[in-house]
Amino acid sequence: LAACRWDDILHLDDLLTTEERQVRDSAHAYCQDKLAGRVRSAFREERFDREIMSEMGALGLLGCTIEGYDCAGLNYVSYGLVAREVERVDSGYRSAMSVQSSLVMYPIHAFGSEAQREKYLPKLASGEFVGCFGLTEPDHGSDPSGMKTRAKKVDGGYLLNGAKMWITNSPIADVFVVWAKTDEGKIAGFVLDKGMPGLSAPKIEGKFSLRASVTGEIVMQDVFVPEENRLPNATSISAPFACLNRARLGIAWGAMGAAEACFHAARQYTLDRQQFGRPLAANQLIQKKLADMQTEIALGLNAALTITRAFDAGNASAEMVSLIKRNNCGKAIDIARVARDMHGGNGISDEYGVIRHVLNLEAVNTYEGTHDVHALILGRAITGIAAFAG
Ligand code: TGC
Ligand code: FAD
Repeated sequence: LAACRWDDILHLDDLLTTEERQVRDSAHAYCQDKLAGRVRSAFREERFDREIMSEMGALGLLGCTIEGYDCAGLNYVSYGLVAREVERVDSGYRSAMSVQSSLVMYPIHAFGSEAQREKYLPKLASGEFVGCFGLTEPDHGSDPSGMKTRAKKVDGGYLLNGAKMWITNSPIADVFVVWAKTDEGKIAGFVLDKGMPGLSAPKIEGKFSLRASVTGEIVMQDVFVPEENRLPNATSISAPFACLNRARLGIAWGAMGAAEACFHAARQYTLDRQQFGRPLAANQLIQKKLADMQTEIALGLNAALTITRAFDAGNASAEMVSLIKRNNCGKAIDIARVARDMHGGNGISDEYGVIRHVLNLEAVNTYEGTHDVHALILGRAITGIAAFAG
């Protein structure tokens, strides 16, 4: 029999290729050397350090699944492994990476013209440009199909009017991928550039989650967008949903990274801390909690790998992605809360990081489709009945 690896009990490592392990290891080294030391003050001060995008760009972490245009051309398993390493440090940093890669670069690559690809992708890949993705509106979150933002056809382009809410990176964005309804009532995608008259992106203050990530609105008042900035191949709501599938996969891996950080912290803390004359880890209740964490993380990561391998092979359904996004976010927040409790009073101090993961995972469990919306997507597949609306 093989020896037990407590931190990789199902030997996920053995299921990865040499290249995937190298990507994982270089992302791990960057995240631990360059991100881990910054996150406490960034979270306290509600600050996103802009240079992180350039650092990630230099390492090839942005848009890493795209072939060409100065991108790394990796598979989605590698993308997931990177997300796991980044989110092991902080979900906010993974958000910045996910949005740039899956929600800005992917749609420009998949639905854009050759000229749009050449104009935007290399600068987004290097981190010279920061991008954001505007789908959610103040009155339309889980039901983006009801969006109010309009793109009215005018001579040479479109006039965009509307507001987007809860948009990661918008206050610092150079490039805005925005979804709007055309005169025909179809959903279309547009690439807006910072500085276009009528476009603004005010910051949302006072978040208690993802404080190391900047979030804002996108306000559009008669913004003229030339025809060449419309994504020519995005012709319905399925285009933004295709972006979400990719981001959701990354989140499923990333949430497990945050869960692993909490599990490892709880293990070390309970080994080190003595109460009643022995380590906390010597108690059966503590060991059961650690065993539950280990089990859910191992199952979550292995299922993420199975689904992402199917995705890379072109065999994954959107429901598979919903299942793993929902499961891994829900399990990660449960693990983070238990790990917080196991740290006792110290668990609420940012010195230990666990409370920061708890707070972050509240948003991660909500964005990209809430836990319950993904249950309804699965429920529709199981029963054939869509329960979203009456
Ligand atoms: P529905 O009738 O289900 O479908 C309409 C059309 O879209 C197609 N479709 C998909 N295509 C690809 N992938 C998917 N996952 C798809 N889901 C649906 C579908 O086949 C159909 O195509 P066609 O050709 O037949 O017309 O659409 P619906 O409007 O009833 O949608 C229902 C629901 C709940 C599934 C959907 O609206 C939904 O997923 N809601 C959740 C919204 C959401 O996830 N928003 C995310 C915003 S971005 C974000 O949160 C970024 S956070 C990033 C970070 O910081 O990390
Ligand atoms: P609502 O849709 O109002 O949902 C509220 C509650 O009702 C939830 O519990 C939900 O599960 C439940 N609910 C909704 N419909 C049903 C139903 N039919 N049946 C039963 N229960 C239901 N969006 C972007 O476009 N781009 C971004 O970059 C982005 N970044 C984000 C960053 C952060 C920090 C946050 C918090 C959000 C971000 N979002 C972004 C928005 C995110 O996708 C939405 O918040 C999410 O989709 C939920 O929408 P909502 O907030 O409007 O909640």
